[in-house]
Amino acid sequence: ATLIRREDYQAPAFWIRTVDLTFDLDPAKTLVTAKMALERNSAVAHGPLRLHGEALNVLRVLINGESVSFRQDGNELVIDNAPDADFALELRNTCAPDKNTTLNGLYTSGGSFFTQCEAEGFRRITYFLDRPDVMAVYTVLLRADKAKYPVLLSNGNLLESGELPNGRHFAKWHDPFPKPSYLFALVAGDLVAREQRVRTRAGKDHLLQVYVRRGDLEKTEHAMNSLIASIVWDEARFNLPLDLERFMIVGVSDFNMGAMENKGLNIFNTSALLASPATATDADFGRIESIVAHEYFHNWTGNRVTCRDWFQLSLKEGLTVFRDQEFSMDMAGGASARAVCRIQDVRNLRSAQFPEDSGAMAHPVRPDSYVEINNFYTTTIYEKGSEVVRMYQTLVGRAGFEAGLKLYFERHDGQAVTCDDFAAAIADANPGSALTTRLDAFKRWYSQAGTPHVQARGAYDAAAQSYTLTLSQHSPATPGQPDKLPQVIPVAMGLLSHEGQALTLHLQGEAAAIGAEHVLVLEQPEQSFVFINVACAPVPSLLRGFSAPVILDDGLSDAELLVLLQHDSDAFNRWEAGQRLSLNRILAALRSGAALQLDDAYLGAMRAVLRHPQLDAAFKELALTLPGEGYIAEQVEIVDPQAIHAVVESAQKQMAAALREDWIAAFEANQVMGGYTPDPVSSGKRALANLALSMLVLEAPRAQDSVWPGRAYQRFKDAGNMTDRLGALAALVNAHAELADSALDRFHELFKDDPLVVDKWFALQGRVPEQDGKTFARVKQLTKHADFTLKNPNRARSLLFSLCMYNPAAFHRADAAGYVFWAEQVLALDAINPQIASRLARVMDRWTTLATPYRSAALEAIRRVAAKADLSNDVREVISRALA
Ligand code: B3K
Ligand code: ZN
Repeated sequence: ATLIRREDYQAPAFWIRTVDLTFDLDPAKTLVTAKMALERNSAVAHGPLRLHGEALNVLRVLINGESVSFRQDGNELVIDNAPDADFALELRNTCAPDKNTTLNGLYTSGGSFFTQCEAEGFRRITYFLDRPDVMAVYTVLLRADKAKYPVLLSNGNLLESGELPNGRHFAKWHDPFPKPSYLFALVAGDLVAREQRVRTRAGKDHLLQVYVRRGDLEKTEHAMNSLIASIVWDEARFNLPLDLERFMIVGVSDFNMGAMENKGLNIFNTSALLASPATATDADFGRIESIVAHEYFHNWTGNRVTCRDWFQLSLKEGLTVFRDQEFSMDMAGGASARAVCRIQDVRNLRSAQFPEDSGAMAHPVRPDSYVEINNFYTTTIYEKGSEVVRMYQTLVGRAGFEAGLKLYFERHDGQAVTCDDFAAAIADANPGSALTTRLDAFKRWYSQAGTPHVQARGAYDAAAQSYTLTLSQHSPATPGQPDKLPQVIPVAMGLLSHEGQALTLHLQGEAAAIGAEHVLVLEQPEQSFVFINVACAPVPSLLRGFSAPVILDDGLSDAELLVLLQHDSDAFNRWEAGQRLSLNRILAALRSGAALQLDDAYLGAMRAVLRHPQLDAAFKELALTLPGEGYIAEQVEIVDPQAIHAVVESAQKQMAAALREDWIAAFEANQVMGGYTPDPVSSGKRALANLALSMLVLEAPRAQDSVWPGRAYQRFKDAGNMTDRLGALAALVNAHAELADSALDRFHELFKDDPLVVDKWFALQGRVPEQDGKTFARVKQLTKHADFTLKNPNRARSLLFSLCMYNPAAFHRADAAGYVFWAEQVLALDAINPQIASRLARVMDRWTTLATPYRSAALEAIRRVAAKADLSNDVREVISRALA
């Protein structure tokens, strides 16, 4: 395994301008013929032609029609005497789709053919310069048995199709846009499509298609609607039109991630595509909308302008996540629904990216090195990358950001570029802006790993009527980066009176007041900002809307947090104040070791939120949900997962007991009548009703109540949609109610033929709060269930990731059995699918923070995996970093 370094980047020695591919598709042995037009890159000295190839059998290599001698060098095919003039290269090889369990390259799933080429899967199809800066125009001829594979798809436009002898048929596709090999795709199978024609603003007609297996067609309506909404939004917000006559989406059940943005032929995990009210939850509907949008938006940010090398991955991923987050907010509607989106995104960032940024795999948004690029499709590249793009927008304003993006496309359409090119375009379009004047320092967001800590302290001078806010920052050391420079941190803020009134801001030295909200830019290790004409001691509301991905210590008292919770005009900070009130109590209990006793002030504040006549149900649900156990673990030096779990469970029980009447009222008040729609208002109500129900079932034993468990069971049976049904089932199962097992059996019986719902059934059981080791025992048992398999990533994730990633108290056991189980599953998965194995391996990223006895037991399990001789590069890299 070699370490690839960013600083070693070299332009390719050859360009490939056109590719003609012919596929004779056969599951056991597919024949691939590739005819390519090559030319030497005049900027690079003479040398051999080296093509990437993996798990291929080469049959023929011709240059300008003549056989040419070649050799194999590891995974490269080398032609030592390639011509200096432009030449035609013809290759023939075979590959074995049926045997390809990695789901990378060409593989079969459910009897159909699919491809996944990002990042380096194309080299498992044919020999190629499989790197994103080599962009070619593709023509693809597919030949296959017509009865088994009636649908033959590839990128671009269909040129012709027809019959062949022996029951075979063909289809020829042409994609006019030059593209890197990672955007190539083909699909062949027995599929059906939902179709819709649309006309874009330019007056062009386009055909939209969503292909799925027979029987799934009625579950594609939401995806199609999401696609149409995405097309409309990208034209309206960024002036970016659909550029192909045909845009296709295809669903597949065996897939390593959510979806893939292949040019004009997006391939989707069915879990990110199929939805019906009976089988998908509100969260599923939301996820599908955002993934359909994300892949569609890649057509400009990723495909039209792509990455020069994989170190620039966040150039397309961070930007495209930012775009899909903006889209989801715009789709949600009003200010409150937008804030709910933002809260969910931030909660996700903090629970997944913050731990990554302080663990063994911490890496900058633009990494400096990797062994296996597939290990770097991380939440840092995606979600932190998106926060970095958001900070550009915060610093130059919305219009300035749109102008910057316009310049980016004017300069770079059709090119493979770097994060520096993106930064330059946004800055150049906004001369004199808060970004442009400090661009070099801002770009440290790309080079420095780790989450910066910001401390804020305010001092009010009553005599001078001034308020001095002192902000300081420091970024912790991360692997390979002991010392950090200060970051450019936009701090959106406002000041409130203790009565909750927004105060007008007037910075010392400025001629006039600047309204009630302002973005301070922290760029020094420490800076003070003086506000004048401040009539009373203010409560600062800082980092509004989470204006930078940092950990903020604002030192606010409970009383001040309560003011923000009740009155802040920024809904994000209202939520944040509530979370801080909860976190402070949980952390105090953990530090003292004393039992948690929730006080009346806290419970009263939570009750007030729950009863609030104006607040949306969705917001209430978020505000009343306690911080997750993983997020809490990030706040303490030494992590005892059992202690954290005990405190959270106790807090939940106290909230369930103290607010029982309010939960009943909330449940009754948030019933959604009429047909199901996944809109923000109804889904917010369902979320709050489900939380209330779970609290009522949890409280039932203590209250000697049999009514609510019974009602939950009844609701589970009668539910008109999956959100209500799964919510009721979860309430019973998570509270260990007597009716839980019979409800679980019934659920399986009802949905045993729908794999995506069976995934939910496994996932729910993997996440049951641990009680006397029963959850762990159940998970082990479920690995032997007839429906369980490691071969399908969704199924493996549903059970194993639920336990190992999302159920710390069941996983981290004093007897180390959880770690032994983890090691076994990582090794078993690695033999089938290294990408999924490596993701599971990463649950040990933070093992060094664990308390005794977990720490030493975890180390032993990691060493057991490391001792395996033939680990994949994927798992080897993760494990080596954990041990470094
Ligand atoms: N670009 C793909 C992810 C590819 C992952 C390769 N291991 C999906 C996306 O981000 O849209
Ligand atoms: Zn993406």
